[in-house]
Amino acid sequence: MSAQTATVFSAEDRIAYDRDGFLLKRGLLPQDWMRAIDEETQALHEEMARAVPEGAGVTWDKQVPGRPKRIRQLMNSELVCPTLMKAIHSDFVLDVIEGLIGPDITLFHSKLLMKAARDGTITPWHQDFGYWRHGHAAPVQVNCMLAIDPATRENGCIQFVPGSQKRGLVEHIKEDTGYGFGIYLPGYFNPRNDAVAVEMQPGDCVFFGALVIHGSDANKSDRGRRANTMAYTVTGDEPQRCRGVVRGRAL
Ligand SMILES: O=C(O)CCC(=O)C(=O)O
Repeated sequence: MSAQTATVFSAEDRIAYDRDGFLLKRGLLPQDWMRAIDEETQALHEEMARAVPEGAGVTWDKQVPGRPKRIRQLMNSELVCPTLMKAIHSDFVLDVIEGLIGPDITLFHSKLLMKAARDGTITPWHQDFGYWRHGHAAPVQVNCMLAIDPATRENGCIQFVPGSQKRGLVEHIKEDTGYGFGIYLPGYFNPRNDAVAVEMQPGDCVFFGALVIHGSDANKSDRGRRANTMAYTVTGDEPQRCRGVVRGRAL
């Protein structure tokens, strides 16, 4: 582990992650990077409506009559946003990932998650391994959500059920919702009093494991909520579905 890893990722961080299944690191990315990401993702709804670049994939949100078409998920977002590409490969993020899964790290995917003001939809309760278990032998992956806009309860910040990862994989329902997120827990997004909302500022990152139960509410505010998830795994875990080694040994 590098000296920088020791300062960014502490023994207390490890304890918190193992206890809760997630770890919030505030102000992890520099503000000038966040301004660049903000600019590079401002016009994506309109740009993607014209043409989606090769290699990227867009899932549109449920369209509200009379309102513009809005992106809900943009897969392989590093292809449309150079500063996200820089963030994915940065020591800021990778030093924490190394602390969590070790030195040999592969990018599984990077996904932009938009929740348009007033119209952005719910992410039902799920465990990421509910999606990823096909093809991945073990739930070793770690997801990192980077806040691009301030994320609050009102605009649909992420929520976690702390400690739920310890109960293992739960049976998921598979159903087409029309906007992605078609694998979820029974009850969809029923209120849970064991969940905690993680409000975030631009540049904050929350790291979470593949088994922790999470979801997020609809955007009921007049402010959009953009976030990006960068999911990493241990090199050698299902290489054909991954997007390249980002640290450590080559395949
Ligand atoms: O957009 C959100 O708030 C949640 C995203 C999420 O749960 C996921 O990508 O696994």
